[in-house]
Amino acid sequence: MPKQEIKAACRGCHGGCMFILTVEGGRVTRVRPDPDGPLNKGRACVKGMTIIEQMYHPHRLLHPMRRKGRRGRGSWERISWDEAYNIIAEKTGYLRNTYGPECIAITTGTGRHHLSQFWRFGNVLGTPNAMSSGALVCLGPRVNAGMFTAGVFAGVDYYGDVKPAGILVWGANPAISGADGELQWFIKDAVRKGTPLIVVDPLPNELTKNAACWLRVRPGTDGALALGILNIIISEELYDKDFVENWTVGFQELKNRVKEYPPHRVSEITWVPGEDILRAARLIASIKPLALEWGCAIEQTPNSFQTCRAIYMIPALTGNWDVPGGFVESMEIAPSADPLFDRLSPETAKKCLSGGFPLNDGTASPKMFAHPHHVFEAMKTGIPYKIRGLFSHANNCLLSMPDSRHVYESLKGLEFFVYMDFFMTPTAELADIVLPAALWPEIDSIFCMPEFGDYALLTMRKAVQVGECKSDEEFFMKLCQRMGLDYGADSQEEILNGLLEEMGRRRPELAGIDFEKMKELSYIVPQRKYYQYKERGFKTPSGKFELYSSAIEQSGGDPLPFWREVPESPISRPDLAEKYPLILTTGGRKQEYFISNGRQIKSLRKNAKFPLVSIHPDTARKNGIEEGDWVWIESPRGRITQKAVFRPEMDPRVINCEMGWWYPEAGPPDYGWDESNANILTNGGEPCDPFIGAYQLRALMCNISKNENCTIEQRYYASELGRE
Ligand SMILES: Nc1nc2c(c(=O)[nH]1)N[C@H]1C(S)=C(S)[C@@H](COP(=O)(O)OP(=O)(O)OC[C@H]3O[C@@H](n4cnc5c(=O)[nH]c(N)nc54)[C@H](O)[C@@H]3O)O[C@H]1N2
Ligand SMILES: Nc1nc2c(c(=O)[nH]1)N[C@H]1C(S)=C(S)[C@@H](COP(=O)(O)OP(=O)(O)OC[C@H]3O[C@@H](n4cnc5c(=O)[nH]c(N)nc54)[C@H](O)[C@@H]3O)O[C@H]1N2
Ligand code: SF4
Ligand SMILES: [Mo]
Repeated sequence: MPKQEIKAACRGCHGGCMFILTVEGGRVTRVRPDPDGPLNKGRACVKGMTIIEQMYHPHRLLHPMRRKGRRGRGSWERISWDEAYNIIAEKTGYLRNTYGPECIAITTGTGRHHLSQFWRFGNVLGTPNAMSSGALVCLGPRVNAGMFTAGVFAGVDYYGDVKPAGILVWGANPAISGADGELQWFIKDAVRKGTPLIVVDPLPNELTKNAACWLRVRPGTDGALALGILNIIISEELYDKDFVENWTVGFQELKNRVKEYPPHRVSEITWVPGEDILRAARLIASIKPLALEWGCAIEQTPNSFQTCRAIYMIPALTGNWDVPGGFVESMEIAPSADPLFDRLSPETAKKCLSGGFPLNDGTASPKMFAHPHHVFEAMKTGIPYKIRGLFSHANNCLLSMPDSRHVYESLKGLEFFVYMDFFMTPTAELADIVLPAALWPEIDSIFCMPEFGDYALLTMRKAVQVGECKSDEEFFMKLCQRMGLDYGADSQEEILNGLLEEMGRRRPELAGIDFEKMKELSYIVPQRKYYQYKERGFKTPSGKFELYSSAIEQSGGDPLPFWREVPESPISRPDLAEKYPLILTTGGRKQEYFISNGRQIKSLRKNAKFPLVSIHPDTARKNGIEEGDWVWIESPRGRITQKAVFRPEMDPRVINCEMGWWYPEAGPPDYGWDESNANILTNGGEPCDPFIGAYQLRALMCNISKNENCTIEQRYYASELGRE
């Protein structure tokens, strides 16, 4: 076969960078970023650049496997795909017919190519218990806040002739995370050009260094800060009067609500000095156009949904809504695959283990989401009924879901567990069948980015086949066919062509493009439209931007944004303050890793060897800890160990743990999953966000001490990956 060059979109994170892959003899031999890629313009991160090492890694899963011996003992045998389908179809059919389809849960991770078909799989299978490690704590709250408030999601307009004159960065570090296809390149360009940033973050990072204003907020108090900023903008009449008068409902009600958040009170709650809050609010109101970059940090506490709503209002009220260079409406270029919600009978839908939150139980939206804590509870206790089967696609849930010990105990009780991934993981070790998943250069697909903000449509290309790896989509389709369930399409290409047809109906200038054509084009960037709301109004019940949302009210929620003290803090739980005097937050992304993956890739690991806990030096020394020491971090749920890094710029009362850490080099079946895993410390149970059920991954209480005898460095890293 001659040498070929193929353009393909990377999905090593949520995705969006275009690459040129060189294919020789059925293998990818070289990758380079595409200089014309609309979202990367010739740039790429280490995760994308090391894709060859990932594809041909000696530990990559290359064929299906069946468990031998007791669950979780680490013993496996190779089987064929045909055998795998037979076993899965038979066992799933048995559980479905004997106990009802709701006894089978399905779970997935964040922002993958297969998401919409994952929901379709659940609905065709007939289970209402589909869950995700992200839906309730990542983007779901922001997107839904956007839909209820404006009928549409919005993002930063980095792409037109007019660039943002300032960016409000809230609970996000896009210079690393480049989340949701916004990618890290354009914010870096903006910083380089000296664009002023207003950053709300408890920790210092690449962006706070250059910020015009850094609000060092107490974790979990973002809602109060947002309401405080709105209060200043409204009381000082810094808002866009024309927009408020003609395009909003509920301004007076909001004005009354935010009066409860004067600067001195907000300062007391958030630990941000009152004068900084005033300065930030005035800066936000004076820069035009201003855009908002917001992240998952604001979503991962029980204040999630209404905090998102309050923050979403800031760029709108200050005159930046859908203006060039501002906070612009999604282009809604192409739809996602129809999840076929109508396949779920109303009786089964009612059985969804949603936890009764209006956004997930069918009250406020047709989309049903099972709540991870309730599913794991039902798996363990059989209350209200037993979850017996689980399909897991792109979800190493022992690492990414809250209260990992609870998750572990629950998974151990399953009757049948199917797990699909690129590598063995601690979660995979608890499965019955493990399936090999295709990496991005091995899949045909299309997707719009930024996620829900739609600036470009990009093509993923199957450049090569590696082992017997398959895309999750192909697995869903083939399994349904084997089980005699109508998946609604016979091939991936049929689904993609259906989506492109719909794109042509939405955008007549793009009519007639099918997947064959997309392979040629690689990407499409349609003409952007601004001020879309002026033509067709907002897609809300009132046709306006709903500061006061009657739809939320009708679903049992508060029609106005509010904030309340997080459930675990020195203020709400003074009884715990002596034992757990510090505030813990988790997350903060690493360039090298995407959530829990990548730890076995040498070129990635060599620059990020161990999990780091960020501590103020005074706090560390008070606890006998020096920089580089291994530290015990303990919360009411358990304790883990990470290595200390000193951050003198942070508040001495706060610490931050990295998430997603396990040690592939430690070997099966445990891979050291419970040694440094931040989710041993977190809480998935009540109280959750009252509207969307978001749980407590951040803003928790903890203590720290020196881990005198930690042998992780000797036991693990040194043993297999070797010292570089
Ligand atoms: N390289 C890489 N990229 C990624 C990922 C990855 O794992 N690796 N993960 C992807 C995913 S799933 C997501 S959701 C995004 C996440 O990316 P972001 O949304 O940017 O989230 P994080 O980087 O986890 O955290 C952002 C910031 O929140 C701060 N923070 C912590 N607690 C609080 C708080 O209570 N309030 C405020 N205001 N800030 C707080 C942290 O200090 C951190 O700087 O990134 C995506 N991109
Ligand atoms: N404490 C704490 N917990 C958190 C967060 C936090 O900040 N702090 N962040 C939360 C957020 S924002 C999110 S979105 C979730 C993310 O959580 P998840 O997305 O569930 O992340 P992982 O658990 O790492 O699972 C991803 C697994 O899927 C595999 N994988 C990747 N792509 C594919 C694919 O296409 N197919 C298949 N079959 N497998 C694939 C990877 O190799 C990896 O093993 O974690 C959440 N958990
Ligand atoms: S930023 Fe994301 S899309 Fe771009 S190269 Fe890295 S992993 Fe791939
Ligand atoms: Mo996420």
